[in-house]
Amino acid sequence: MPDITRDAIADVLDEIALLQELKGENPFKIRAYRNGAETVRSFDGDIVQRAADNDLKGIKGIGDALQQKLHELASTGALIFHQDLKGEFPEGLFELFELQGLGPKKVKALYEELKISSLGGLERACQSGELAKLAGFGKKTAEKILSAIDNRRRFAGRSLLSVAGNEAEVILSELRQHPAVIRAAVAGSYRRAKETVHDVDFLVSTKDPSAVIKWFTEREGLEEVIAQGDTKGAVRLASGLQCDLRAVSDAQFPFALMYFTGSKEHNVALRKLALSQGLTLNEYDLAPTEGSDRENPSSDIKDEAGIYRELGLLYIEPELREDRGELDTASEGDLPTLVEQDNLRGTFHCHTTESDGRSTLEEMAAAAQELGLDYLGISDHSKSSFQARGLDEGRLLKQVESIRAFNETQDGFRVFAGSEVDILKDGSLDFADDILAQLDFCVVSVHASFGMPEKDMTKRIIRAMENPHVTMLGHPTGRLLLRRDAYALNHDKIIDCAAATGTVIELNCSSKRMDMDWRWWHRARDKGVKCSINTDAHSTSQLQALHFGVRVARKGWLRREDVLNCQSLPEIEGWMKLPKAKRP
Ligand code: DGT
Ligand code: CA
Ligand code: ZN
Repeated sequence: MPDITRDAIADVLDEIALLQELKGENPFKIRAYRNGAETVRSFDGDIVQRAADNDLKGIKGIGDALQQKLHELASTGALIFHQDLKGEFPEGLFELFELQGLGPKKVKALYEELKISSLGGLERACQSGELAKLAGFGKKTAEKILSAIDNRRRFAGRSLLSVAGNEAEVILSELRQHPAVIRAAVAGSYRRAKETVHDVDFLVSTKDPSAVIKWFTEREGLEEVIAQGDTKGAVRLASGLQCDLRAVSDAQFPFALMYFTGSKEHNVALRKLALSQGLTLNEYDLAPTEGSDRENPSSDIKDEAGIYRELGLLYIEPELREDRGELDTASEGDLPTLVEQDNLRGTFHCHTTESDGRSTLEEMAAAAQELGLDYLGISDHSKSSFQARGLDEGRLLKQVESIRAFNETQDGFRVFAGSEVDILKDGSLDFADDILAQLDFCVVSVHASFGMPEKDMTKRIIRAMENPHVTMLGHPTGRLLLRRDAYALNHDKIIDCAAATGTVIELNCSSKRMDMDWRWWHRARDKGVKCSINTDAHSTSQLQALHFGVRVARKGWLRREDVLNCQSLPEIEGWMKLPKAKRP
């Protein structure tokens, strides 16, 4: 069976719908593809396998014609119908589809009226004023498009942590199985859990570097080999992700791992410290400086911890290596014990099919239990988020009832009934207090009016946090990594308000958010603010995001005791019963 994922298959169907829309095809046909894509994404079972086996009969939302196409896709990895259709359009047109805020209708108009089929052409039409004259566009739209083009250029060549991670882990495990490999690791920004990474840096120790490099540059499905030497290789995967591999001797491995893990700033600070002790540190060893009478300690150093020890430091976890105070803290012998995934007992802020989620309450609960969690907080959207089928008061209270009924069937597991309540423009909430009082918890989030000045936005959010029914602030800055910047916000004031009111701040670990940013958590923690690591999952599989959420929480210096959802079920139940101002 070719290697094609469920999402890739659904994306093909969506793209067919889009192209047919451009061609002005029958809307019913178009809708069939869109529905098909949705069905593929949400199907409960191995739809890829079933498509490969041509076993799709009777699945609602997938008619005969679509069955054939899915079979071809899953069994050959491609669809001739789709490729022919794509061939009817210029290549550059597909870049337009990926621009934020440019739907199929607009692309169609641009293509037909202005013959625009590339980003460059679009940019020129915006700048010349030609685009603004087009019906349905205007000056504001032109400005928005220009900034979307700018964003795209700025973010090109970076990948989300989890996207890079899923590919990196596969290659890492293959490297570990390679007969010539002694030790293998991923270094670089991935190991430090940066929210986005430029490339993935692999490192191996081996006695036969050229064999490992050869294997690496000849793996199946590579887009291109960028560089190939005796001890170094660089490739681009089909996804576009660049991966580097360096091969060193086993004695050099700890030094190379430290060096290539970085950050550069951490390395520089560490080298300076070494120099002050009469030692030079580089990617191969730790040696006495010229003229120093110290012995060379390198041969006794077997791992990174040995290097730090030799320099009089505690072991510094990779996530902390950003030259943000970790060296001083390590020399004082005072580094935090960072939170680990096993410490998590539950999570909050998930969606279900009641609003815009793709899995039901029961499915989400089962998936949470499978991850070993004891509780799950459901918070579907509130009524103002109508595009996400937000719940009004009536539907919300009914959902609360069904959650209570569901809990009756559980033993040792509990679903908390909540809501992700929109923070309206003036900082008031989408639900009145008497409704909020009937919930177990409440997340508040900004989903509209992003363009406010910093002062107003900060005031707006603070007003929401001051509400005694509000448990936590959701995705505090609204950023979408590699797509949309954060809205203007005064983090210091938000953190101070969280501390003063006992409002928890979420670390929304949806791979595209990672919000609040790791750079602020140390400060929040020191002010006594609690963090809740939440997935914002819209389907059962998205609960997996907790893994990278924990990595990013560690990057923010967070310990088990700083993370709300490390509390046990009885502890969290007790915590919720306390008035907000009294919660520890
Ligand atoms: P990225 O790839 O942009 O997401 O970030 P990194 O940190 O993975 O950077 P990368 O791949 O260029 O280099 C990997 C590590 O190698 C980096 O974290 C530190 C080390 N390194 C690279 N260039 C230098 C350098 O010029 N000086 C020092 N001290 N270290 C370097
Ligand atoms: Ca890198
Ligand atoms: Zn949200």
